[in-house]
Amino acid sequence: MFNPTAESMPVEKLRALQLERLRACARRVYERVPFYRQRFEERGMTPDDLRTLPDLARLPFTRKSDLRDHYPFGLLAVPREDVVRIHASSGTTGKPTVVCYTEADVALFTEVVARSLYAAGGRRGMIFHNAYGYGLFTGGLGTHYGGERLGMSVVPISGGMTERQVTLIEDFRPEIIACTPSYALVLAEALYARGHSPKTIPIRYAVLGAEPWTEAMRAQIEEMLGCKATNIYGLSEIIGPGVSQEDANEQNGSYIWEDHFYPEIVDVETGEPLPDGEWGVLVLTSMTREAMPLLRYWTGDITRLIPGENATGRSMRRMDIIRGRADDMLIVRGVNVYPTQLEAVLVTFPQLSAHYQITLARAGLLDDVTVAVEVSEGYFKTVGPELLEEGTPPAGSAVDGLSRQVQHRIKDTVGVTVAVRLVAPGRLPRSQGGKLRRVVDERPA
Ligand code: ADP
Ligand code: K
Repeated sequence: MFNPTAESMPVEKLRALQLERLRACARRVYERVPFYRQRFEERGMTPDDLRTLPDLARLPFTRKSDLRDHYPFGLLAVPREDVVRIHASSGTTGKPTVVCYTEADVALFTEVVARSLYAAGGRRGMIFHNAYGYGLFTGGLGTHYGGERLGMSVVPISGGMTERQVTLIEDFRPEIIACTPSYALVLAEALYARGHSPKTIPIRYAVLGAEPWTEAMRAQIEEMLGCKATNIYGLSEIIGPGVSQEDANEQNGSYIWEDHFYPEIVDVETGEPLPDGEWGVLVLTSMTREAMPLLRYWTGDITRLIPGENATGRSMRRMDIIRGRADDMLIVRGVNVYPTQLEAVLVTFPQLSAHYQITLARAGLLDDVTVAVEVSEGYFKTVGPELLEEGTPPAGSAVDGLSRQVQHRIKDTVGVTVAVRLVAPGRLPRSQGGKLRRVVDERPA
């Protein structure tokens, strides 16, 4: 562990610390942020009414729209002059939201990322190829500072310019890399195109996050790069990447650094708190932030807290993978579907690659879902000419047969009927290091 005192603190001590920090945070925002004072007053509450941790659930959620309504600096709990850094979310959904950091916030960000990179396998002296985007996005700078804190040699390559990335991986021989899972696949393909194999690729650890991914995708990345891949999770509103992280020796859920970020799981529909083990929306309170602490921030991310003992001796709880965002959920003929569920089916076909895209269109009153997926290079060699024809493949052809198989397996495992379109390798958009848009919504507004 990077910080064993914190990470393996006895649970009773951790709960006491959380309550103390929660109350202090509530008092700060009550005094300094008019938006929060009003929230307390509307409920007839003061910070003193937070006597136990479950009391927190008496307060309403803070939502992304609250940040937009107070754009850019309306939720600051410190004078604007005390802010040393400003980031903005990548704006996957709508207009970006602004987040601010004091010096202490940057130090906190650095600490939790150092913990995360250590859990991911990073150690002092390793070369760290950091392919998260640098800039307004929190990913690049956040992991950069944490990497330096750990004492690694950080290469701030950022996203994009894949050929150059491959050259630097060949020349610097990094043992650890951070990027989105979709970009890890792009890099793997580019390394293979230069004749590399898992044995010649120096990377031993990949720290992947910023977008949903699955166990099947992990297996594929680990096999291609010959490395251990772990999940890093975070969001700019809370701090950035490093809210939670998996341990490379366990790979079974991401530890939430809950001495700083207090987690709740709530029902998507009712907002009621759910017990550990149940799936719902992750709600986070950034108890120790100075510039812009948020109470009960609705992340929109669907996950669960994993019940039971862990294998690393940490006292903090683990969260499962993000099944999707509450707003990313596809409703196909009444069935709730997350893109990752479709992905999990696609990767069971050796003839297919991991590059896919989902298109939503309106057919009459109903939504039509098409899943386009690139076939593997190997399969393309056998059916190439058929695939290059535009339009529906002829009935009885190999491509038609495979599309039907994929469609049936999706129906059997996910419970929805979607159209499946197989395309040649390289046809679908690639991640440039940032988030990849998996779902294209062509429905009229
Ligand atoms: P946004 O994408 O909302 O503009 P951010 O760049 O801060 O803002 O991204 C945060 C979001 O990215 C999270 O709320 C979550 O949906 C997604 N995300 C981050 N890390 C992961 C991860 N490891 N797995 C799945 N989703 C993730
Ligand atoms: K390797």
